[in-house]
Parts: sequence; C-alpha cells; structure tokens
Amino acid sequence: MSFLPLTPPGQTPHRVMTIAGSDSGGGAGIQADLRTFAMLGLHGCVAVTAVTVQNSVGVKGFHEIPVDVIAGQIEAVAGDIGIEAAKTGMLASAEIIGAVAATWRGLDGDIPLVVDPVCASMHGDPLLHPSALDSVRHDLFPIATLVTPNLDEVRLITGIEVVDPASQRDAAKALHALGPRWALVKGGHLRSSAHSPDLLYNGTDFYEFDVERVDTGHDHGAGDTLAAATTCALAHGYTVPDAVAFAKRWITECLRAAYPLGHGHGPVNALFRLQHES
Ligand code: PXL
Repeated sequence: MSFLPLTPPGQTPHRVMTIAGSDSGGGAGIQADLRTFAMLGLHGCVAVTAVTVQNSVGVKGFHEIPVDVIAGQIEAVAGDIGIEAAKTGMLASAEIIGAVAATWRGLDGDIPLVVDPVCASMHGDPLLHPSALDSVRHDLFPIATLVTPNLDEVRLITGIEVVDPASQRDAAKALHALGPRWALVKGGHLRSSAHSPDLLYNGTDFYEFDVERVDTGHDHGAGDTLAAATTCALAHGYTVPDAVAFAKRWITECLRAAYPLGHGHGPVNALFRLQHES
C-alpha cells in the first residue's frame, strides 16, 4: 500500500516538528509522533514540553520543561533546519501554551500547525492543568491550521456533549468559532457506533470521513498518530481535507497492527510497514 512519496537517499526529506511530551512507555507523545514521521519518510524535529513518567498502565506524573527551553527548541530548528509543518500534543500548562503560541507567532511564514489539544491520557490521568483550558481556547486555537480534539476534549473545550451527528456539527462550529482555520471532531470515542465518522469544518463546508472502526484494546497514541500523519501530509502540500483523509488511512493500518504491551493498553503500531513492505 502506498502512502507518501519517499525521498531518494542523500536528499533532504520534508521536515516536520512535534511540540509535545515524552512518554517513557514509548506508546504516545513524542515517541509516537517520531515513529509516524519516520515511517512516512519525513525528517522529524522535536520541542519537548514535558517528560511524563508512565507505562502501559498509567501516567504516574510529569515534569514540565522550562518555557525558555521549549521556545528555544522551536526557534533553533526554525532558524536553521526549517519547519514545513508542525503539530502540538501535550502542553501541560497555560504558561507553556502561552510560550509556544508567542514563539509560533514570531516565526516567518505561514507554517501549517496541527493542534491536538491533549488534556488527559486514555486512562484519564491529567496531562493538562484544568486552569489551562482558557489558554487552549484563546492562545492556542487561534494559531492552529487544524484542531483535532477527541470527544472528551470537545466537551472540556466547548461544553458540548457529542452524542449524534447534530451535536457533532454543533461542536465543529463551536470549535471553529475559537479561531482555527479547520476543526476536526473525531468520532472515535462514540463507542456505540459501528463506524467512526470524523467531521471536518472550515466555517463553510463540512467534510465527513467515515472509516471502518477497528476495535482493539491497544489504541494508546492513536490521536497523536492521526495528528502526526496529518502534519506529514500538510508538509507534502496536501490540502487539509486530503491530509485528514490520508491520516485516517494511516491510523486505520496502525490500529489494525496494534500490539499488546506491558499489563495495560498497548500502542497503535506505525511499524506495520516493516512487516508488510520492504
Ligand atoms: O495520547 C495523548 C498523549 C500525548 N502525549 C503524551 C501522552 C499521551 C497519553 O498518554 O502521554 C506525552
């Protein structure tokens, strides 16, 4: 199965950045993003925002990186290597969100930015201080090309409980009103549905992405991987709807290949290509 065109050896691939937290268990966060960047043939750069202490069972705590170090990582890469598209994941605090937003606004050019507004782990462990939700709405969303909340994050950010297509549309409108150019309301957490329809909205048009649900107990890092693959496609010059369609195809394969790990939830598997393609 083909995904993105690969760069010939010796030539510089497209360059993307993840601004996110480290997952010591290797399933989500920066580790998941870099796996998808690499497996899609892009060069991945990193601004680490926090270091989590976690395994497959849960998050035991996290340490926030000082904001000047976070801003410095973004500026160092942008000023030398260049960033063609980026994504944000775990940002932990209002202070970090403020620093990332200010740094991002200071960069030259209109670089596509995918904002995955990570609030909690799949076990419900908090990855964002509740007091930072206002910064998500007012500092982070306005700089986003695309926001990709899951349904729990939609509820925290907009107050809307998505239970059906009508409320999913309302949520897309409420998210878009906060300033991103596009909002994607992921349906993956609608457990009752046989499908997992995602709804994309740009203030004018709705696009629906209805991919077969892959039921696996091992979906740690699924949201990160979807946003990372979308970022890769944007770096390749895809439109946002095409990038989301591409990323849906990628996460579906990663979910099909997910594996058990430790005593809890295993991760989605971006390495499936090593097993299926040479
Ligand atoms: O999947 C969301 C996520 C993002 N970033 C980090 C995480 C998690 C979930 O656990 O640990 C660092």
